[in-house]
Amino acid sequence: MGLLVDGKWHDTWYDTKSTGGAFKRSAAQFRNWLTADGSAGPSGKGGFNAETDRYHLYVSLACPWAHRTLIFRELKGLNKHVSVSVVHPDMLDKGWTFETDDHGATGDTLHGLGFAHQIYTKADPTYSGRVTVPILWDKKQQTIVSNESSEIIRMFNSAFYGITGNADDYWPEQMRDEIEEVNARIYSNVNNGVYKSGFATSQQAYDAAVDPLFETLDWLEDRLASNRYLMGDRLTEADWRLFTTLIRFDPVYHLHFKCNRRRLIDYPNLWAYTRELYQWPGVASTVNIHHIVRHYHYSHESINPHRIIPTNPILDYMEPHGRGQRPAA
Ligand SMILES: N[C@@H](CCC(=O)N[C@@H](CS)C(=O)NCC(=O)O)C(=O)O
Repeated sequence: MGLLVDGKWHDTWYDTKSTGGAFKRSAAQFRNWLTADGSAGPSGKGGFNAETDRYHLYVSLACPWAHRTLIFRELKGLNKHVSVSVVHPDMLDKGWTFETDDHGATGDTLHGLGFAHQIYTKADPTYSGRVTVPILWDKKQQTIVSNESSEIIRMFNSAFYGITGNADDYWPEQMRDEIEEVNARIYSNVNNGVYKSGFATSQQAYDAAVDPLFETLDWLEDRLASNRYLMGDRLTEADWRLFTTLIRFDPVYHLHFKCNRRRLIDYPNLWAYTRELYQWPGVASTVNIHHIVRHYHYSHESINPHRIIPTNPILDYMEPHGRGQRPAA
């Protein structure tokens, strides 16, 4: 694990010394928006209009943030329009690589490069910062459109309507304020909360992460007792953002990130809800438990120095979820 400084790769782990042992995630730097007509989005430059076979997504199947973008690519019928490369699950001293000696790792099918950091320096030879996935690449302008998953899913939600005719809307205008509120709590305490727990290097930082994590899971369990989805009857981006953390919870976060007050399967509503989303058409094909388990345990040497891959809980994601008839999105 490392980062680029002025376009040069440095092999350094997250710095938690300056923050009392707490993990602080840095903000993504490429913030352009792909839009239907190429107009600029809420941030960044314009000129990225929706076109078939123009954009390429670099993902890790292990990564919950990249996983969101893969789900939206499926749900929005973009498989034929946006191509994908999958990195190797082991993220070691050179960061994400395009090695192919693991089932599902495709290599860099677009440029044939060896490392994800080379995609960043191809876009900006003097880039300084972390080299994260997902990366949305523009084949036409030869640059990175965005490396922020929460924004890529909104682009996929709406930009390609003219090409695909897929009008499913996971960010409905009238629900946006409430979605943002729920997203914010889930992001801080659950999506990023598991990382804050797992990457903490002081007891205090760990305690400060793990308590809000389980308080929020309790709150979600209650909410899902009387609501089919987070926003009621309608499935929205808030559900997909939560799902990619929940599906990793028992296989990885519970043990590896010390999120072990309860397991996901101890929450009847959350567990059934996770199974429902897993069983949603197209979604199971985006879940690769092998990459998930392998990546975290093998890559995070400071947490698991002997790189032993633990045996996994046996979970049946296809068990009937019992959460009623599925309404249209
Ligand atoms: N803000 C980013 C975060 C992405 C992210 O942190 N991805 C992780 C993988 S799960 C990564 O690539 N980490 C490498 C690093 O931090 O050096 C997003 O949501 O797109």
